Amino acid sequence: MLDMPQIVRCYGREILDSRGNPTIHATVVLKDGTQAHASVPSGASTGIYEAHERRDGDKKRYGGKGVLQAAADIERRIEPALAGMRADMQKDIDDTLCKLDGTHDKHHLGANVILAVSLATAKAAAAYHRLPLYRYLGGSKANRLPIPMMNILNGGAHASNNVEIQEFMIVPVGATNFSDALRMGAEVYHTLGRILKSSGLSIGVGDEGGFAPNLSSDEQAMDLLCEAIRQAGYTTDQIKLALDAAASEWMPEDSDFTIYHLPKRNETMSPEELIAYWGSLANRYPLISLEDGLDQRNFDHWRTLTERLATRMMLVGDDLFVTNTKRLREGIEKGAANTILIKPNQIGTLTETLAVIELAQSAGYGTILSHRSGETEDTTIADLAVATGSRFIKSGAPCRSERVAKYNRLLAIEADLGENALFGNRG
Ligand code: 2PG
Ligand code: MG
Repeated sequence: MLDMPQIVRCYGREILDSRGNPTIHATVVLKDGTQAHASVPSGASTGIYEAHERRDGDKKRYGGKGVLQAAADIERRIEPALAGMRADMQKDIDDTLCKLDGTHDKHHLGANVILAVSLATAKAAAAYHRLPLYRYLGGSKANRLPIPMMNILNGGAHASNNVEIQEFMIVPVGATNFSDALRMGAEVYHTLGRILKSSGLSIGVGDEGGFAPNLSSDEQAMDLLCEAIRQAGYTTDQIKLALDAAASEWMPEDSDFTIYHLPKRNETMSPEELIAYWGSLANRYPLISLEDGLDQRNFDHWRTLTERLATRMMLVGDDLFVTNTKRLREGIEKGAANTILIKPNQIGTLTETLAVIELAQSAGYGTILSHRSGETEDTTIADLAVATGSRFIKSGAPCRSERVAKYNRLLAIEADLGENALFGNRG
């Protein structure tokens, strides 16, 4: 039976992510000898509705963060369930994995374990069919490269500076193709480094490769980005700004969820004040996207924010939607946000990831493929962005190989597509 991509082996290993924490690496082997690998990332500002990330909890290893037991379950429990199945029946594979786990948030096997196998299976099937992953998943329509949203100044939980907003991104909307967009972003990144250095500010970087200086205010970060765009020879029509506030991090767990507490500056704000603050930033800066501008629990406040700002920018739900169709459906019904951030490890299978993207796109919501702050060299999200025609991808600064790997993969896809390549909102 060499003419079908039958799974014969699955196994896992513990590897390290970009923060030096253990994570899962999975291998899937097919009967004809084809094999493929996938590794999964890990967040720092994780949403409360995310699927479960399983760790061993043995305090003597990696402070409890080891994944040896979790990885061993791939051979011990998952291989017997998948052996003999076709790797190109992704839905059946993912349904089997979900059933084997048997819980709503995948806390039995772990979403990190399940996702690693789910992605490795898709890659094995693509290799078997001699197709690049984006083409295998996206079919003949998968010809569009996403616009990179590059996080070049890090704050919040991703840096030990005094900046409250987690991510300050540049978005080269005026580029004509992906490689130009990447070059423009990298030029602005280096210009920002020079500006910081000459101002006596730190050029050390945060978890996603962006600079992480102490600043007098979060607005100063936006001023610095605009200045870097100009000094690099561009206008703020060509390169826009985007923020990820990660505001769920500002909502204390022991509170009644009505007052935001910005921990680094020790300030408090009501939801109304926070919404007004975002409005005032939108008036003063070339802002095209605001992610998690409010806490993950309150769809009503999100609706207010959406009514105020949705005509002017993308309002992106990350912790709010957690790549989950149920959460997104609720958001659509309640008029919350207009864009969803897509992180496969928030939900745990490829099939569920593709389903939420389909739901979003059919409801007129934008989709942004995203890395996590703890990453690996795995580049699946780049292929997923192209496969699904997502207009944007965020993979951090053009710095640190685990970030750049995704951008480099997109360069390879762009070269592969040649004249057929479309870009962003063009064409
Ligand atoms: C986010 C992500 C990625 P983390 O909040 O969007 O930038 O961070 O992986 O820490 O959740
Ligand atoms: Mg986020």
